[in-house]
Amino acid sequence: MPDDFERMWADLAPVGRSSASGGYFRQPFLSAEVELRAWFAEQAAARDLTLTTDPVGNMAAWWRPAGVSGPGVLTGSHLDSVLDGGAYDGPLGVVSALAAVDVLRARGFVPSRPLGVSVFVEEEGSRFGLACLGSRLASGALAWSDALALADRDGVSLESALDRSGLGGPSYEPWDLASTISCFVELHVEQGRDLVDRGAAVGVGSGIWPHGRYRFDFTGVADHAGTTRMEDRADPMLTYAMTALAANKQARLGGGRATFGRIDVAPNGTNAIPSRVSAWLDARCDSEAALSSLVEEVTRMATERAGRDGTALAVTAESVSPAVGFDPALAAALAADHEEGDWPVIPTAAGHDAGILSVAGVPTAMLFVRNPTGVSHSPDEHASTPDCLVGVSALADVLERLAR
Ligand code: HGY
Ligand code: MN
Ligand code: MN
Ligand code: MN
Repeated sequence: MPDDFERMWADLAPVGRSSASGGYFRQPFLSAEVELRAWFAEQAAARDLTLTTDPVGNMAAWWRPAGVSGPGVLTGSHLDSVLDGGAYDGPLGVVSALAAVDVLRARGFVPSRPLGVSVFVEEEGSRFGLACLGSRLASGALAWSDALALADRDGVSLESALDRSGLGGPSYEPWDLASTISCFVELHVEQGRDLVDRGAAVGVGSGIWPHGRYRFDFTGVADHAGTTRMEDRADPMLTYAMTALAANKQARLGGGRATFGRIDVAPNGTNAIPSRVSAWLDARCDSEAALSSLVEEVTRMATERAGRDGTALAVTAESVSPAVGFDPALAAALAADHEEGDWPVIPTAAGHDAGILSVAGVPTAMLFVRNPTGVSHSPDEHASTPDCLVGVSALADVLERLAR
């Protein structure tokens, strides 16, 4: 199996390129990610898994032995990436799920309920701005018309991007979760250092921190960068900069996490005071109360600063995800599932499709594989092959129990 996993990892060529070259290679959804989707379809066919693809491109490859039907055990992750992201966030969960099917078959295991491998699309929201777009649609949390209206930074709508990829359609039926999925398990590279600090190759997810994406629009007065006296300016870049400092300080004070990961400046010229600065805040806290008070405090400070700068501020909560607690029985079963004592049970502040399915009522669990540096959303993201193989074996064990 090790060579299977390593061969598959190498086969996922674009992914391998990123971990070797350290450069950006994986595009967001419906662009170069398309080659990874073709790879997944080949892997499913090579295992006689029945592949289904829904109108937005979510895929599920099912192992249904003769006479086996009804809701099944689904495991998988995503193949899209953040811009200049790493090789493991997403693909590790998909490759490990395929490898776990291989392990179960090598053991002579035959599931008595269907066993599926899934790929949900646009999990990072890197192209159309909404994280977990695919699983939100599949779970019915997002209306098709709202999704189709989303557009990327070039103004290309999801509707036309899907059309160009031979996907899409006039309507979208959410998955019938109750009759399709009995439970969902997502294996994921850890995005942090808990497992390194605890000396464990694998950990079990307890839940996902509440988190959100908030658009801050700072409006000022466009003017000449050189001729306008400092006291005569209404510079939105200044209000934005002070707000970024405030977000960092408030997050540190409250034990939360916050950054402005994206900024658009108009007109974006060196010698002009911008008329507008749009910036997107990513904020995450270990409780919903802490998250709302962090965002409220940053908004209050930004509004006060705008008053001093003569600029205006508008804040829009673009997407807010509630706290997610994974299925405790499933987590306990996962944690206790090996000889060297229990796997650590750890929270994550990263959003996942598992969180969306959990909110939709699907019993859900997550397995994390140690990441030596904890770095993620960067080409430096990494997991060692021995740790990945421990992850595959842990995943195979729990799938065997759940699909028995
Ligand atoms: O951004 C996140 O929380 C996750 O990595 N998609
Ligand atoms: Mn990610
Ligand atoms: Mn991910
Ligand atoms: Mn995910």
